[in-house]
Amino acid sequence: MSNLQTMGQQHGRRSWAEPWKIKMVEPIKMTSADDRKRALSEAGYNTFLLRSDDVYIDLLTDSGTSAMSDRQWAGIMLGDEAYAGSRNFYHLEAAVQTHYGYRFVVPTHQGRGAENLISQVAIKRGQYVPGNMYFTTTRLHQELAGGIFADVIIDAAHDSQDLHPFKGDVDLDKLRALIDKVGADGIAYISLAATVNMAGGQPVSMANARALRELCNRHGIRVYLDATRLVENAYFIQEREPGYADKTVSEIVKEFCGYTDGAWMSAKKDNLVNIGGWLALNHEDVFEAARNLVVVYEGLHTYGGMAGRDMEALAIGIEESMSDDHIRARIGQVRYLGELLEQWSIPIVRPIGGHAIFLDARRFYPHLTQTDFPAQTLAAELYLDSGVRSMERGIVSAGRDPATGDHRFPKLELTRLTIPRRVYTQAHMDVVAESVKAVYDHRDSTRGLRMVYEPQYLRFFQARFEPA
Ligand code: PM9
Repeated sequence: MSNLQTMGQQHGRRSWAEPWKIKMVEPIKMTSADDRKRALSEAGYNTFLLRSDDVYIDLLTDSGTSAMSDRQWAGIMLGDEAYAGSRNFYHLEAAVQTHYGYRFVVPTHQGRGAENLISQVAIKRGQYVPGNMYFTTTRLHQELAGGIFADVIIDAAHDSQDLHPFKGDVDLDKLRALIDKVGADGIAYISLAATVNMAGGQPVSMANARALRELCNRHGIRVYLDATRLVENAYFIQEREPGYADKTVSEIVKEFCGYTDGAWMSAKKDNLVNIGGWLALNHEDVFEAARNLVVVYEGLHTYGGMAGRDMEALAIGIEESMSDDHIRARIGQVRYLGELLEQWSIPIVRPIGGHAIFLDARRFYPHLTQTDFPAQTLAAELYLDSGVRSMERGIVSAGRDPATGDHRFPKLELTRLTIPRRVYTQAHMDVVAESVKAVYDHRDSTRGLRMVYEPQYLRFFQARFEPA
């Protein structure tokens, strides 16, 4: 239950608070409207191109931006920087095995390093990779390895207002239809993400993961999991799915992974570190292939691009991330912000997801077409108003179809307010909400953007825009 709901109860106010206190602070800079106008223009109206010194509250991403604990910082001092066989690797390996349940672990510098390995090892050119909605880097690595991504998420996920409790679920009928069409051999593996970032941080139910496993077993198809925000997913299962209220988040994570053959991880999210990733596998042959390839792209198989100290902080972060109190407060803070916006009827993706509030830019700016880049525009307007940095998750992020070269036109045109873990306070959330409200209040006079520079890969990172 969120603080706002708690406050609304008749029998008195009983708020929750974060299960930590602040030991060290990092000053942030306040900027003037003129400063922001200049900075945004220099950044080509792309929030990725702003200097962080020009940002007041940074909700660009929850990736690598979380605050580490005193225990993690103490772990940094225990770094064993041996090139080979660092003891910190064995701590990391044990933490992944204990909490996620997989047999083999390959460390990587971050999530996309692991995505590259699994894509190269498990995809044959021309094979399909069905998944529950695309993610930018995931799909790109699948395509670079010769795969063809096929969206098999339930339709509700593409509707910002559908209140389905598990909008991340795989539509098994869509998947069966694809298997019938291309055969099991035509499918590399299922790319299952939990939660689903581009749908608004929406969870996958345990029932769906179990049913997916059964279907894939019948056809001999493997299931690989994007575990980047699985702990958040587990919290939603505990809260919403019958039979899970009395299980811990850690138990739920382990059961969920048990329905999959392996997972890749951007440890910069759930796992509470500023850098790091891993690939975990159950099949020895796949593991051996990935362990061999990691030395080509990342580093030796006992560091994979991370320093020993980073692996120690990660091993501790994995353990901390599984705490029920931690994850309840983390998702509670996201909800606090979302409920403030809902009170003012500001259009957001519902239900509120795990890591971010996603503003529905189509409904925010109904007078703009998708090629006016409404979500990019909204991110720019928010920055101009208050120095709050957000991220486009719409047509720019979707990129171009590699076969036709045309824009992809996703149904969801969203601006993401992403909350780093253990970083900002409730007062920061109030400031953010009030800024969104101010931008909403002058929405009718807002004009769109046009793209003036477009890089080949993952254009949202580096594209430049000008006011239309
Ligand atoms: N996600 C995010 O802000 C980082 C920048 S945008 C590409 O949401 C999932 C579900 C992610 C993710 C990164 C990655 C890649 C994989 N899966 O950024 O390479 O959300 O560690 O992970 C970002 P890395």
